[in-house]
Amino acid sequence: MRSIQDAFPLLQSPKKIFITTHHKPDGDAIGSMLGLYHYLVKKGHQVTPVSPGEIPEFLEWIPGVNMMLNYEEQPKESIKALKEAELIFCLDFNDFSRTKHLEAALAEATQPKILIDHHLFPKPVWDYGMSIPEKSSTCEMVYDFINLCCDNALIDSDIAECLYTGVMTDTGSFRFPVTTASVHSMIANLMHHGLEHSKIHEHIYDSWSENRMRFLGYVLIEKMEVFHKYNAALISLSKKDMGLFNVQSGDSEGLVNYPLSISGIRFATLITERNDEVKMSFRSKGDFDVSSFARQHFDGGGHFNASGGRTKTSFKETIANFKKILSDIHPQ
Ligand SMILES: [Mn+2]
Repeated sequence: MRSIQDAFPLLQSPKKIFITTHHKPDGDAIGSMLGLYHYLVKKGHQVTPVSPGEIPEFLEWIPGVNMMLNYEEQPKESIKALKEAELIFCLDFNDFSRTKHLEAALAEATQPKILIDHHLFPKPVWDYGMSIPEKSSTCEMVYDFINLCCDNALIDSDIAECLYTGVMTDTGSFRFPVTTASVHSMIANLMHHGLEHSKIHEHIYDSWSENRMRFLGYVLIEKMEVFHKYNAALISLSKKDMGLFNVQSGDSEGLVNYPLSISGIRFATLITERNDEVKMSFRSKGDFDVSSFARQHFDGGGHFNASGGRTKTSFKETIANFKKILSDIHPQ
């Protein structure tokens, strides 16, 4: 993969540009995609942002969300945009398979592909890009990209709100160790460009439905197992659980983080039963590497302290297998 600066000549004249991100997009995925969208439009490009699937309700307010296509609802328009594009940006994922439905179309596309991402071990399928696992978020990297293009002055409140959303959500509201001095400098700069940060906290954290709050209560009482001798905890949610309290897509977002607030717990896992697979999320504090853990045992990967995986075995078998691995590796 060549450096992203090598792609700058391609952006000198107006281009048709396709941007996408990972399936089940989170705040960083949508924030980076739409932050980059607003910037590229300001530069005179014709840009189509495409989410591989539905976006969670807590992001429905984000500037530019109505310009975005959802592949699951608009597959024809999405593929048309991809075919007509002269350039493809891929944000916040490291392997085409993370886009699920778009995997084949992206693999076949012959246009130059540009990656901006902070996950470990990107596949060697991009022509240009930035892959920096030490970065807090892809949104921080989009900010760096705008600065590399010497366009800091173009940042407006729309771009600022999008980028802030991803940095805030990927850093656990600026508390994870990836929150460097550069992250704080970036936020200060966004505030000089019109960011009203408390509005975004309200949109994301204080916009729960009553059902979602009650679902959280149920999960913590009924569905969380704590293994103090392994400094670990597990939340497992069956399809039946996901049907309770009228839970919406996105309502299980962030559940995996709760056990880490228990004193001594340094490794938390969420196992969710889906229609076609069992999905796993891992979070850790300190030096337990959940990216390797996910790669070794559950066909996954991600970041050192936050990763995901999946299995094709049944929900019950996955839980049993997870517990066996936990007792074998005995994390401290
Ligand atoms: Mn991210």
